[in-house]
Amino acid sequence: MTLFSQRLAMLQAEHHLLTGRINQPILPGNGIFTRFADPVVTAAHVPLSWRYDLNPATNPYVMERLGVNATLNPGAIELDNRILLVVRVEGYDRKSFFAVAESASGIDGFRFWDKPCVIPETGSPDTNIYDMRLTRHEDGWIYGLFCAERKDLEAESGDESAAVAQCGIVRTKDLLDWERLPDLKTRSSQQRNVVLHPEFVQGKYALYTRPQDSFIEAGKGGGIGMGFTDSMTNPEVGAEQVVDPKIYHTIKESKNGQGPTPLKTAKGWLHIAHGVRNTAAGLRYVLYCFVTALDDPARVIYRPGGYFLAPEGAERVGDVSNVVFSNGMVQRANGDVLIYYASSDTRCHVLKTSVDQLLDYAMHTPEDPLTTAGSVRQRMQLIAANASQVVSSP
Ligand code: M1P
Repeated sequence: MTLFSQRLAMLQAEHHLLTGRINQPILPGNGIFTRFADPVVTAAHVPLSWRYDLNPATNPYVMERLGVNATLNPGAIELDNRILLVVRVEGYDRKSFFAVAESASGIDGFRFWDKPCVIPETGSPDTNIYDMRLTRHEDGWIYGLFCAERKDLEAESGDESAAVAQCGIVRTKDLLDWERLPDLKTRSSQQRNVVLHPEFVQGKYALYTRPQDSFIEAGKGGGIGMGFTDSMTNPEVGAEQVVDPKIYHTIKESKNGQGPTPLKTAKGWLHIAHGVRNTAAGLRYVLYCFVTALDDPARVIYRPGGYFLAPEGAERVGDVSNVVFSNGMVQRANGDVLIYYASSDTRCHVLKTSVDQLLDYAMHTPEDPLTTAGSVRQRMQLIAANASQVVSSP
C-alpha cells in the first residue's frame, strides 16, 4: 500500500465515521430546549475533495491544499422533508463562502452537497460574504439575506482592517440556482444582521435591520430596527424604526441583532436574537428571545429577561471565544423547532424545542427588572410561591 492510499483510506474512514455519528440528547436539560452532545457541522464535515488534491501524482503526501478553518452561522430551511443548512464555510484564507449541508433528522447525519453555492456578484464585488438568513416569503421566493463586506475605501491610508458591511440579497427556489439582487440601500453607513420578515406588512416587504456606526461598534446606532421597501429587486428602506433597543446593564448593552427569520405562532412572532456585552475578556455573545404582535411585528409584546442560550463547556472556546450566534431556525410539521447556532465562530450546533415550550418560556419568564433589587424581588417571589409546593425527593 502506498503512503497516498494509506493516508487517504484513514481520512475517508474518519470522515465516514463523523458524518454517520448519532447525536445524543443531553438530559435532563433546562426544560426550555434540549442540547445535543456533538456539533452538527464542523470543518471536518467538509468533503475531502473540497480540501485535498486527490491525485497521487500531484499530491503524493495527501496534503490539505485548501484547508477549512471553521463552519459557522448557518441559515436553515426545511425543503421536501429535508433540513438544509446554508453554512458559512471559512477557508484558511479567511474568506467565507456558502455551502448547503443536508440531513433528514436535522440533528445528525449532515452531509454537504457536491459543490459549494455559487453566489453571483454585483457590480461592486464582495470581499467576503457570510451569515445568510433564509426566508420563505409569501411572494413565493426563498430569499437569502447575508452580510456583504468590502474594504472601506474612505479609511485612512495604512488602515487595512477598515471594512464596510452591507446587506447582500439573493433569491432562489431550490438553493441550487441563486439570483443576486442589488444590495439593500439604507440610511446607515453599516448594516449587518438584516433579515426579511416572511409576510408583507401593509403591502410592503419588511426588513429587520441593525443600523450601526462602525464595522464593530454599534455606537449611536444599534438596536434591532425595522424598515420597509416596495420591492426586493430595487430594495431601499428609509427611516428605520427601533423594535428592540440595546439597554444598559443587560445582555445586549453593546449591541444586538435579529437572529433567524421569526416564527409565526398563535401568540405572536417569536424572535431569537443575539445580545452582546463587553467584558475584560472581550465581547460576550448570547442569544435571547422576544415576541412581537401578529398585526405589528415591530411591537414587542413579551420580553423574557436575561439570556436564552449562552456558550457552555467546549462551546466557549474557538476563533472568537465566548460567542453563540444563531441565524437559522426551522419549525417541523410535528411542532418541533430546531434552532441552529454556532459556538465561538467555529462550529454549528442544534437545539431542539417546540413552539409550546418557546411560548411558555417567552410568556412566563419575567422581564429583566434592570436593577439588583428588582432581581432579588423576583427571586423572593419565586421562593415564596414554591414554599406551598410539596416536592417529593427521589
Ligand atoms: O464574532 C461574533 C459575530 O460577530 C458579528 O456579529 P455582530 O454584527 O452582531 O457583531 C458577525 O460577524 C458574526 O458573523 C459573528 O459570529
